[in-house]
Amino acid sequence: MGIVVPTNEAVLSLKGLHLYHANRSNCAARVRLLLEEKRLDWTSHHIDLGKKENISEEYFGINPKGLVPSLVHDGTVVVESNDILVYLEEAFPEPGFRSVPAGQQAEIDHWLKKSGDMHLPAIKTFQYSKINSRLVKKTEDEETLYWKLQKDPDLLAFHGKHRQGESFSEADLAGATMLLDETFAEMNRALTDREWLVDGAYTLADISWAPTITTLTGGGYDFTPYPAVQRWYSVISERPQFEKAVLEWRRMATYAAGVDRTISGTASTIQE
Ligand SMILES: N[C@@H](CCC(=O)N[C@@H](CS)C(=O)NCC(=O)O)C(=O)O
Repeated sequence: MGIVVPTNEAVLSLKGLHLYHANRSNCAARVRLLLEEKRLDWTSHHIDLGKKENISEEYFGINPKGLVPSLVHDGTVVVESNDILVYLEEAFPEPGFRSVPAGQQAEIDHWLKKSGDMHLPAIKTFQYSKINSRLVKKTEDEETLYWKLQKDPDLLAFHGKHRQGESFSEADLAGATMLLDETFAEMNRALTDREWLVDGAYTLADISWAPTITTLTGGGYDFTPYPAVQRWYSVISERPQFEKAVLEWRRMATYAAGVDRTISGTASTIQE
């Protein structure tokens, strides 16, 4: 989607970088990670997905699908997390995270596309099957407002599956797990004899995918069959930028103050 024209005109006058994001959203975390890697100053607009703060006319006027993250840069609105990464890379080229030879640029694009394509059918379906659908039951008023505001057929179908506290089926979970298994098998092969997803440099590909490993681990996805992915992730998760952009936000006080309950050893706050 990239740049969109907001119907919420209040954001047109915002100066600098403003990020609408959620602390445990992997899509938001990849954008925070790039902002941190580029040492950019930004203003936080935290959207609590557990409280359905994204379901409002005001927020749908910024992001037409009511999703986080959304970036506003001097009044320009950019949505879709991987498009935001590319936008930031072009707007603030130094330090650069596409620093590979021309022939390898397509590999970065491959991993960014895969990250976008996998989100709804694999990552989000896995997380909702395992954790989220239990936690995000909408009230009747929230349901009514959501079905009024949301126009995207895929999201209507997705959120229709956990209406009234219902959950995803075993077949949904199996399908999502199969897609994840295929993806991480490919990623494990790519990382077996090299440090980064695209040979020679830490790029947008790594920045896009690493926070997703954190999220899926929280949902109970088993990474033990993918040792090269585990090794790569442990290197990235040691970066101070990752600590600040991903892990610190996941430990936010609102959750630490009692909401971060544990079900079978798994954090039970909403995690996408
Ligand atoms: N393709 C979108 C996906 C964004 C997305 O699904 N965000 C989740 C959090 S990771 C969200 O806003 N969920 C709330 C909802 O589905 O209503 C992107 O990459 O920005």
